[in-house]
Amino acid sequence: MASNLRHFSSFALALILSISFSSSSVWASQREFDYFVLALQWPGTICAQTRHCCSSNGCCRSEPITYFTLHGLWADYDDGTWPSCCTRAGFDINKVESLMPELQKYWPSLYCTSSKRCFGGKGPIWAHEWEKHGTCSYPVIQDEYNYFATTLNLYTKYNVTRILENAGIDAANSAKYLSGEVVSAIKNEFGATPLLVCRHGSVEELRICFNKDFSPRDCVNESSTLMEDISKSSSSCPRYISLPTYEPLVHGDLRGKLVTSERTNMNRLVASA
Ligand code: U2P
Repeated sequence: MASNLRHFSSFALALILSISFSSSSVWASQREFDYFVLALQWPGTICAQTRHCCSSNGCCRSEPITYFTLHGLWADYDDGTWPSCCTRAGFDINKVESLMPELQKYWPSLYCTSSKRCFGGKGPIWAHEWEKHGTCSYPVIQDEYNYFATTLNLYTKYNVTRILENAGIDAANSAKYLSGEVVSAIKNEFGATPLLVCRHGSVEELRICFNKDFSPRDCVNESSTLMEDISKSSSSCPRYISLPTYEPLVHGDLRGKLVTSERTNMNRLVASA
């Protein structure tokens, strides 16, 4: 009986451990990562969903953002999973004070809700990204300042918005591009295969990947670790995709309301026609 109980409790413990350790979001005993993902977001797709405005949301600026913005620099494993929340080094905004103008311009939150921090509470997107991903970038990246400075450097060095513009792929509501054409434009300039993420046929994210020495490498598809052909690198995207623009809802300004009600009236007119 006692031995059965012992077996049962070891089994239960093993089960609990295997459930929690199979998740990609555990923080204990995480092995060193394999490569970096630089995740960039297309505000045109995300901001088109904005219904409420607040000062911290980049979508609420008076001018629409027409360039890819930063989501994060992620330390990932080759098998498509990733470590997260690797140390207890909490985000300290004072450490990145000198980078604030660039962070605000190129790494804004595109939502009003604040982001989850690793060990409780909420904070700005930078706190989420540093605590969840930056702390797992050791030993390549050793501290918070280095995490943000490195990410901004990579972002500036590989200007994907400019690469696409040079290939004739511009932000526009009606233009459709072959997803393979977008992937090839990046591949030709960057030298490795990116990953596209779409929402309803619009580009939501473009991810480019790096070895630990920051040389470009192919990205690993989240749903498949086999990169057999170029179409796999844009699996959530249909054959034709767009890079839409949006009309901002302006925070603390009636313009947003006007834009929204004008749009609603227009929709009514179109519906009744
Ligand atoms: O794709 C949904 C969310 O999963 C996290 N992610 C995804 C791919 C990857 O290679 N690494 C990774 O971390 C991201 O979580 P976040 O940083 O937003 O919390 C991504 O948004």
